[in-house]
Order: sequence, then structure tokens, then C-alpha cells
Amino acid sequence: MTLAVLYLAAFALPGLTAASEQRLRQACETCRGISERFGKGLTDTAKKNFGGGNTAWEEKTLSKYESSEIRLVEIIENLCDGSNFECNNMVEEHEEHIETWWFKWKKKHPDLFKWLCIETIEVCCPAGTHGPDCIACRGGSERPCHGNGRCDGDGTRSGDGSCSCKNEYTGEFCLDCSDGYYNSYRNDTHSICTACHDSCKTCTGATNTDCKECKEGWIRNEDACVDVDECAVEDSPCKTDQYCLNTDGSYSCKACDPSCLECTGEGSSRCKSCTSGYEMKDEKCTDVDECVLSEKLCARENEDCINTPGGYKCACAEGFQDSDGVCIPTVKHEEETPVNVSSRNAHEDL
Ligand SMILES: [Ca+2]
Repeated sequence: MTLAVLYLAAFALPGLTAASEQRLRQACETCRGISERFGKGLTDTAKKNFGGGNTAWEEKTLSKYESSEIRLVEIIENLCDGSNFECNNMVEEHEEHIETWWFKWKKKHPDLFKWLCIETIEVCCPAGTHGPDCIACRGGSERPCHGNGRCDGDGTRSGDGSCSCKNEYTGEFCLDCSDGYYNSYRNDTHSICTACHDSCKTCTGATNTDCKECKEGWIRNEDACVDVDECAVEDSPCKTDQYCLNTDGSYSCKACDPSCLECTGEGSSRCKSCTSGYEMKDEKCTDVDECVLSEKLCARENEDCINTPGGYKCACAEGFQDSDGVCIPTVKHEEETPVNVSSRNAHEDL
């Protein structure tokens, strides 16, 4: 009585239910893995003990080995990776079943997965069925979810058989179309959903005149959904140092050329006004050459003015170097310190 109550209490808790569902799925997965490894073991041992000769003795030995306990043991030894606890546990627990199959049922039921995992230890279900009693998935076991989705618990003793539809499909049976798709084919058991035109949120056909509802960024114009030109309005939706670029269904804001303070498009020829250091010349924002202005900007002695894009800089002239803010003649290295032979050689190598 107490046990029964505990059992019920445990399964009433959703977290525990999810964990037990997970265990059921895992058990089937493990059994499937064992069956596959068994198949591989059969292949790997098929040519064993076969010398390549063809004597009667060899053939007799081979046929004996084929269904021998020795071969079975060899295969069983390799069914699980050493670290796979679940697998080793399952093999240990059901070794007798595997032996029974090997000696008794292999000929009649060659599919070990079906015999062991589905019918004997009952941890899996046939494809298209689910749950403790292997009942059909939504839409039937032949084409679960009508081929447009995945059935919960498919092939395992878990799950509720409900459908998770592919993107294009929706509804309990994955026969209806999601927003943005329309039925290009439909009968009781088959449904093909095809993408609407970019401009439609929902539609009945492939073009922009088949929209039931326009997508955001598109607007109804007579029969069709057409792009909204977000950039055509007086107040640009972009920042002052950006220009607006209209796109189908949307728009984007792009940075103006560095020479522009404000602009209407890409490049220095689309400036509305120029940033400092640039001036409008031939309908373009052009760099100002500060170094040719009448006012001398680099005033130190032996100093050059160097024009840069949008500015200028002052630097000591060639043959001079900065020393505490004064341009002094560059002292040649060799004159200052004696140079040893090895470093001179290194220089010559260069
Ligand atoms: Ca647009």
C-alpha cells in the first residue's frame, strides 16, 4: 500500500516523469547499439578461423565455428565499450536472452534488434509506434505525422505520440501550413506547404498578389503587397552621420563617408555638408591642404608641415630629430660611438 502510494506520488511529479521518460528512451538506444554491435561482430568474425583453403576439414571446422559458443562469446565481449555502464549492464542482465537467440532463434528471427529489443526485453517499439504498448503515432505508423514531423517517442517505449512538425507545417497532424507557407498540395493524408512570397505574412499562393496579410515592411497597394520605402520620408529614420538605404521589406542605415557631416548616400560626392578639414569642391568634400595656407601652421625651426586626410601634422625635417620640443640635427651613429667589427659586418650583410 505504502509502496503504491509512493510510486504514484513519484510519477505525479513532472520532473521525475521526464527523467523516467528519458530512461526509457535511453534503454531503447542502448539496446539498439547492442544489436548494431552484434551485427558488426558477426561480420568481423565471419572470416575468422578460415585459412583461405578449401579442405573438407576446414569447411567442417568453419561451419562448426559459425554457430559456436566460442564465436558468440567473442561477439558478446565486444558489444560495449568498457566505460559504457548502461550497455554493460544491459548485456549482463540479458546475456541469457542473447544466448537463447543465438542457439534457438537466430535462423527463424535473424533480426536481433526486433527479437531482443522490441519483442523480448521490450525496451523499443517498431518504427512509427510509441509508448508502453507500442501504439501508432499521430497520423499512423506508416507515415507518422504524415511525413511532415517527428512523433514523440517514435520507436521507443516512451512518449505520447504527438507530432513536432517541421517549420513549414503545423497542427496536431502536421497537415496545416505555418504562417508564411501555403498548401500547394493537400488531401486527407498528404500535405505540401510551400513558402509564400517574401511580402506575405500569410497567403494562398506563390506571388505577392496572393497575400492574405502583408508582412511587416510591406504595404497593400491595390492587389499586391509592395515594399515600404522607409527612406522616402522627410525625417530620415537614421542618425545624422548616416544615410538611409531602402531594401525589400526593410531598410538599413549606413555610415556616411568620413568627409561628410551629413550625406544622402555612399562616398564623398554624396555629402550634404563636410566635416572639418574638408571643403566642398566640385560637389565633393575634398581634403583641405593646410600646409599651403598662407598662415604657417608648423612654426618651429627646421620643421615640415605634412598634409593628412582631414588634417595635417608637424614633424622635424629630414636630417633633424625632435629633442625636448626642438628639432636638432640628427647625429650619425658611427660618428658618435666607435663601431666594432662584428656589427659593421652585420651591416654589410644587410
Ligand atoms: Ca523597404
